[in-house]
Amino acid sequence: MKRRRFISQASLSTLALGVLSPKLTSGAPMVPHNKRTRPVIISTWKHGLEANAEAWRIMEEGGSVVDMVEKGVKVVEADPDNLSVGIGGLPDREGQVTLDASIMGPDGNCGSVTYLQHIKHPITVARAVMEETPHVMLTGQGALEYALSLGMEKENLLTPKAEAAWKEWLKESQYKPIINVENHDTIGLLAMDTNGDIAGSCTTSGLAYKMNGRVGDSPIIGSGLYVDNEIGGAVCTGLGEEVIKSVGAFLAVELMRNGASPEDACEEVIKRIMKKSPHFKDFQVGIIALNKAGEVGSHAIHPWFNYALHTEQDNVLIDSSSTLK
Ligand code: SD4
Repeated sequence: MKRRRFISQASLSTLALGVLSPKLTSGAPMVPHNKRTRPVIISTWKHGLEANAEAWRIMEEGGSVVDMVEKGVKVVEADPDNLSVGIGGLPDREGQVTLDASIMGPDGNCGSVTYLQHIKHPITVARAVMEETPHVMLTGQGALEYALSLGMEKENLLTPKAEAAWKEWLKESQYKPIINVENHDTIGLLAMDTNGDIAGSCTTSGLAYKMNGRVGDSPIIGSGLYVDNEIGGAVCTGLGEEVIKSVGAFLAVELMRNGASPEDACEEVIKRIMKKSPHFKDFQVGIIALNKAGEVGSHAIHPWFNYALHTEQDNVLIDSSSTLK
């Protein structure tokens, strides 16, 4: 009951956004979505600005498009103040930080890790799964052991800030499954290099205070992330359970294959998700997409979703369109 009260007392906007603190919005002018541009990098939320800047730098240094998408999001994974990705991510209800990540390259190869503990850079492990193993997904202890075998350091990912937030949550929480609406701020990034090749990455600590063992959409190829180098790519953020039910990222790419613009594809994915879930007012899903022509688009259920767009011109934060206003 207490927990329910906590949720109902929160403002709708906070629930819709899925965060504890208010989001900054850019106020930046809308960039025409149909502007064709190459190279181009697009990524979710405000932290996408830093990720884009790093990915661009990697490109200028001669890195591949897979280097761009891996190294870009690593900046966010390494930020201890970011409560939803990598070190500093909010834990599950047992107080354990468990990370999910995925990566997909222009050759159609992909890799992911789920329920990875103690490793700050799950995206690098996902990339190694893609490039160095015969598999696509590694999970839990096996993923951790693989990361250690790569020479990665075992760290305590629960920062004092995240631990304090978790302890605060424990005071009001009930230990039972309930839709978590607190903190959704996955970083998903899509890049197209000067050759027109596309790759994507996605990394998250998942929903704050999730049940132990819960895995979201972000490491599931086709749900949180999908890239088809002939068509484009898409990345989702928000309530992963709902994204998985509609296989969001793959659906967006298939809609683009059938002629939809990235913006229209994203809008259709959101509409499908809303149709399947009558309680769509209580959760947020946002999606970004990029097509082979270098056009980008996005859509969300609720307002306040934003994404960072880096072109030759600039690196700007853009407010997404949304179905609910
Ligand atoms: C998840 N989709 O684990 C992720 C959370 C998220 O922005 O996107 N947060 O469900």
